[in-house]
Amino acid sequence: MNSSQDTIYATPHDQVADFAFDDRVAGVFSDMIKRSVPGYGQIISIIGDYAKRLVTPDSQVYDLGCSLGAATLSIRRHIEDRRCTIIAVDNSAAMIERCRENLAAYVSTVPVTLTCADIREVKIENASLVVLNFTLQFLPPEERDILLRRIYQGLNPGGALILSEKLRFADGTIQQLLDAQHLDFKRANGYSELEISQKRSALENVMKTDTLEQHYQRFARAGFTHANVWFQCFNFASMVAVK
Ligand code: GEK
Repeated sequence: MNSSQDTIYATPHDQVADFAFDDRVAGVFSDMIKRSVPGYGQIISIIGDYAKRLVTPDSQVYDLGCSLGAATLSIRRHIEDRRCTIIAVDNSAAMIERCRENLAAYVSTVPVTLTCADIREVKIENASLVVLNFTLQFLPPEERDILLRRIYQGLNPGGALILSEKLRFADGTIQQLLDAQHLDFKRANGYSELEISQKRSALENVMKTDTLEQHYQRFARAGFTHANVWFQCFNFASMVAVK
């Protein structure tokens, strides 16, 4: 996926506005997420492997908060034989526009319904796989339970939710250590101290992270009896929950 280099926070902003998935962000998103989220490429690739294992014939797959379609593309490559539809949803028109171009760049027989909508409004049914790859953290915390319950209800038995999130830790020492490791990861990927601190301010009001314990409790409240982390690097993790 082609993308320009992310320099959005490279120069001082008079006032750092709340982060938004606008046209500017969409244009550099691929570069931004790879340089900011440790393990992102691996998670995307392994989501395809999960799809191969879990997606059942004639069912639906949901990529909620699909951005530029990285997870959808990874899934699509693995389910050519299943007569499935992928429903990819994002409420950023700029993301959807670019996602459409990315999907069109590859040949596939798997239909993708690309929808510009709020994931809280999307009907989930006959699902064998639902992916929330770093999206739930952008919903108001009090609305996360409702979405997870709806996902659980829309999944077929044996179906799974893959949930990737930035984590928060109740233990202050661990929080500090893993946060420091993450900042080093960003520095090693060429982000300056100014970029790191301005991005952090921009995200402060829009991204509220949960602890692993909160995620496990939410899975249980939604009805999932099987859930575990399958990937973690510093304060970023991906979990799988099976119905
Ligand atoms: C990937 N999954 O590359 N409804 C719909 N979309 C939303 C909502 C909402 N309520 N809130 C946020 N989004 C992708 C990466 S990025 C993660 C996901 C990140 C969308 C938002 O527009 C953005 O495209 C995406 O969720 C989050 O695998 O930027 O850290």
